[in-house]
Formats: sequence, C-alpha cells, structure tokens
Amino acid sequence: MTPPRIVILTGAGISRESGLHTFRDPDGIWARHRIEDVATPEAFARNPALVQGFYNARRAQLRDPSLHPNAAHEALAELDARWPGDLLLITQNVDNLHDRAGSRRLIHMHGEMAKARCLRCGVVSAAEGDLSPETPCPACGTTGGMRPHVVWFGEMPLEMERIGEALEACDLFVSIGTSGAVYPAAGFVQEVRHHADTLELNLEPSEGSHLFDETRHGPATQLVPAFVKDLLAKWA
Ligand code: BJW
Repeated sequence: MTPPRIVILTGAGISRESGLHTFRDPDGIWARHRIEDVATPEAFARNPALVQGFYNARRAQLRDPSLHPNAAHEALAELDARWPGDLLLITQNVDNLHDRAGSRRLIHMHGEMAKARCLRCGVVSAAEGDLSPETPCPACGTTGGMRPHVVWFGEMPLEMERIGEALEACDLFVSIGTSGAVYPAAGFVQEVRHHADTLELNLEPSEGSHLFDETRHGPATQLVPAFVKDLLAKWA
C-alpha cells in the first residue's frame, strides 16, 4: 500500500508554547495593534516607520536566544525526515521555528519575517536585524524600498499554485494551531474534504471545526507529537 499524501497547515498556535503570541487570542497581537495600522500595504504606504517598528520588535523576538522550536515543530520535522511518501507543510507563520526544527518540505505562505523585499527591484534578501528607510537593498543598493517579506491583508499569499496542486492531490489534510479566520488558508479544508481525510489539532474548536472529519483539542506540544508517533508507527 502506498502511504497517504499529506498536507499539513500550521498557524500561530503551534508557536505559542515557544513563547510567541498568536493573533486572535485574548492576549494576541491584534489585541495590541490594529490590523489596518500595521498589516496592510496601505498602512505601510501611510506610515512606514510604524509598520517597520512593529516588525522590528517581532524580528527581535526571533533573535532572542531563549526562543526555540517546541515539541510540535520538532515532531513535524521528524515526520518530514521519515515520511516515505508525499508531504507538504504549509505554514501561515512568519517566524522561522519550522525551519529551525528542520522541516524541509515547507512553504511559508504568508512570507518570512527574517527576510525583506525591495520594492524597487523585487529581490528578497535575508533581514535578521532592524529595517528602516535607510536600509539599502543588497541587490540594487537603493534605500527607502525595503519592506518586510510578509503577506499583508489584500495581498496574494505566496506559492498558491504549488499549494493548490498539493491540496488537490492529498489524501490527508491536517490543520494545526490556526483559528480558521483568514482566507485563503481557512478555505483549504473545504477544498479537500471531498477527497481527503481531514483532521484538526487545535487548543479549541476553530471557526471551521465542523468541516473536519476529526478534531482533537489541546496544546500542540501534546497533540502533534502523539499524532506523528501514530502515523510513523503505521507507515514508516
Ligand atoms: C493553540 C495553542 C496551542 C493557541 N496549541 N493551538 C474570503 C472570505 C472573506 C475574506 C477573504 C476571503 N478571501 C480573502 C479575504 C480577505 C482576507 C481575509 O481572510 N480576511 C479575513 C479577516 C476575513 N485575506 C487576505 O487578504 C489574504 N489575501 C488574499 O486573500 O488574496 C487574494 C486571493 C484570492 C484568491 C486566492 C488566493 C488569494 C492575505 C491574508 C494575509 C494574512 N496576513 C497575516 C499577517 C502576516 C504577517 C504578520 O505575521 O504580521 O497573517 S494576518 C495573521 O492571521 C497572520 C496569520 O498567518 C493569519 C492567521 O492567523 P492564525 O495563524 O490562524 O492565528 P490566530 O491567532 O488567528 O489563531 C491561533 C489559533 O491557535 C487559535 O485557534 C488558538 O486557539 C490556537 N492556539 N495556543 C494549539 N498551544
């Protein structure tokens, strides 16, 4: 028997136990910042310093030596390394914890905070430190055009064609630590539910919980390693 083709979608909940805030929980990022001030292209055009400050502070958290991938990131990296069939991990997260845990078959559909994109030449480059209007693009050398390489509201998420193909082909879709509030990611379960098994692993029911075949509720660091262990015991 061939192993099921797996697509896994993750959201901010998987990084919560590493110490990063989610967006929509009561202590989340959107409780302290207005989306229209920091997470739209219009906000960046209106007040680039405010938006750069928001991302500079969050980028500093990525450099904090106490920030580490947790057991859920590590379990998904182990699954990636050992899974004998097709697998794609799609993360909405702009942190680098899946990368640091070792996941390789990975798409950051909402971009990556540790990268910048030049509005003048389009080149994406590493940006581990602060960005400002004075930051030069390492490719074209101009200043004033470096923006965080993240996907804001109203912008097209990244690699949608590859994601669409993987969703169409998958046999198992697993959604982890996401509220199901933001499209197109929130619509993936609807795209696959007539041809794939669907499983939600989340602290609490998401907005789309009723669309999944199975839901398990609890912290990602408990649910994800247990899920991966069962899957590998059966197939790897
Ligand atoms: C735990 C846990 C623990 C806690 N263990 N779990 C269709 C209908 C309606 C609207 C639209 C639509 N299509 C498009 C839109 C517009 C818009 C949209 O969705 N708006 C909604 C508000 C309705 N979407 C867009 O604009 C997107 N672009 C787009 O659609 O382009 C056109 C297009 C058309 C057709 C096809 C394709 C494209 C772009 C969206 C960009 C989102 N950007 C952000 C910011 C990125 C940069 C940054 O980080 O600053 O991405 S917003 C923010 O939300 C961030 C996240 O990736 C995203 C999702 O949040 P997530 O990860 O789900 O976090 P939370 O906080 O919501 O949930 C956390 C969950 O974890 C909770 O359930 C907790 O319970 C749980 N949890 N601790 C397990 N320990």
